[in-house]
Parts: sequence; C-alpha cells; structure tokens
Amino acid sequence: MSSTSTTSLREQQHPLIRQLADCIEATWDKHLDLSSYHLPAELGYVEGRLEGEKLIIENRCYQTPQFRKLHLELAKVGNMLDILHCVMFPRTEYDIPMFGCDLVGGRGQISAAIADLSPVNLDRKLPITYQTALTELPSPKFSQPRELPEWGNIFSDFCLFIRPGSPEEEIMFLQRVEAFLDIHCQSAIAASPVAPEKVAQILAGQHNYCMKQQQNDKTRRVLEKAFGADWAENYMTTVLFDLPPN
Ligand code: BLA
Repeated sequence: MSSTSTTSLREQQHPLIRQLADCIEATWDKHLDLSSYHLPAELGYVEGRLEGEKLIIENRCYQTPQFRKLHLELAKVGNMLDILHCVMFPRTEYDIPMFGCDLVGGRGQISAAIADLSPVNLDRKLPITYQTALTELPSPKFSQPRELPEWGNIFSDFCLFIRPGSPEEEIMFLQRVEAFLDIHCQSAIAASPVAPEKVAQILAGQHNYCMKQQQNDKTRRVLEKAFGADWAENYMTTVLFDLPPN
C-alpha cells in the first residue's frame, strides 16, 4: 500500500478524523523509535461493499522497543460512514496501559468519539505516574457524554466517550487525546521491564481487553455486512484485537 493513497483516503474523511490521524502519527514519530510491523499483505488495504456503497479500509502498523504493535486504521463506507480506529499494544514485559481510540461518523457528523488509557494489570488500576499526569490535565465538560456498553468495563475512569456537540468540542476532544498520547509515549519510554513472573498477569490483562473489544457488535456488524461473518471474525481477532502470542 503506497502512502499516497492512505493520504488521499484521509483527505476524504471527516476533518476530525483527518486531524486525529495526523496527530497520532506525529506523536508516535516525535517520541518513539518506529519500525515496520508486518500485516498479512491482503489485510493492509481492503475493499468491500456495504449496502451498495464501497467500503475501503487502510491500515498502518508499526512496532517499537516498548510496543508490540501500533495500529492506525482508517475506513470509509461511501459517504455514509467514516471511521478511525487506533490501538497501541504494549509488549507484555511493560506494565503500561493500552491506548485505544475510535471515531465513528457519517454525513458530516461524528456520532462516537472515544479515547482511553485502559489498565491491564490485575487490580485494574493505572500506574501512579499515569494517574498523576491524567489528573493534572484540564478536564473540559462535553455537552453530549455517551454511555459505555456492557463490555466497556475494561476502560479507566479517565475514559472519554462523547458525541462532539460543536466544532469547539471536536477541538477539545482532539487536544485531550493528544495529551493522552504524549503522557503515554513519555511514560512508555521511561518504563522499565517488569520481573518475568509478572508478565503472565499483563498478558492476561491484554487478553481480557481484546476479548471484550471483540464483543463490540457495532464494529462486527459493519464488517460482517461488507465481508461476511468468517472474514469479520478473522479480521477482529487477527488485525483489530489480536492476542499477543503466549
Ligand atoms: C462504536 N464502532 C462503533 C460504532 C460503529 C463502529 C459503527 C457505532 C457508532 C455509534 O454508536 O455512534 C464501527 N469501529 C467500527 C468499525 C471499526 C471500528 C467498523 O474501529 C473498524 C474497522 N472501538 C475500537 C476501540 C475502541 C472502541 C479501539 O475499535 C475504544 C478504545 C470503542 N466503538 C467503541 C465503543 C462504541 C463504538 C465503546 C460504542 C458501542 C456501543 O454503544 O454499543
């Protein structure tokens, strides 16, 4: 997949998606030592059809010394649906949270904007460095907060899930996600690997995170309608929320 066509998909998407995609990549570039991550070739760029509209999915993946996989996905269904999906999977020898973000919109309006740094250790608490940094951030009020689904108990107290009510709220969302990313990248590069006996707990926490995310029926339905149930199951378990190898 050439980068020019990823750039062009981005240019066709909702401005908030474009801005957040640029922001995520710039933050990764600024803080982290990126190298390439191998995705099965046939899953890097995918086209399907959903209700007569063309569905395009473009993936960018990297790895770093601290992260097993950094995944940024952009998807577009005709003019109906624009999606940004991003997950940062830490290597299991680091006791650091999972960054996840999803923006879903269509016809000029973002309906779901969610971002979190989700704990994966046993007591489901963020490391104290994260708690301190996140508590110090300005926490603006949004006019349309949204309710998490049942599987959303993986998210932290700092999880932001809203429907942006104005261009100002879109900017506030973008700024808060940028702050999450800065805190996360800085904490990750400062982190020391855990003792080997703690790795299994972190692995279990990442497993739980992925299993819960795989229960998101709204994501699954879009993929199933365009590509069929087997393809959707394979994509959700090997690309979107793959489990780290044991
Ligand atoms: C919601 N995700 C959604 C919705 C759709 C998708 C259509 C409903 C939008 C709405 O309720 O307004 C679809 N999201 C997709 C598709 C992909 C995608 C097709 O990423 C990929 C190809 N989802 C994530 C991550 C998080 C996440 C990383 O991928 C969070 C960190 C959350 N998406 C998330 C949540 C909802 C959602 C919590 C709302 C679910 C609900 O209300 O039931």
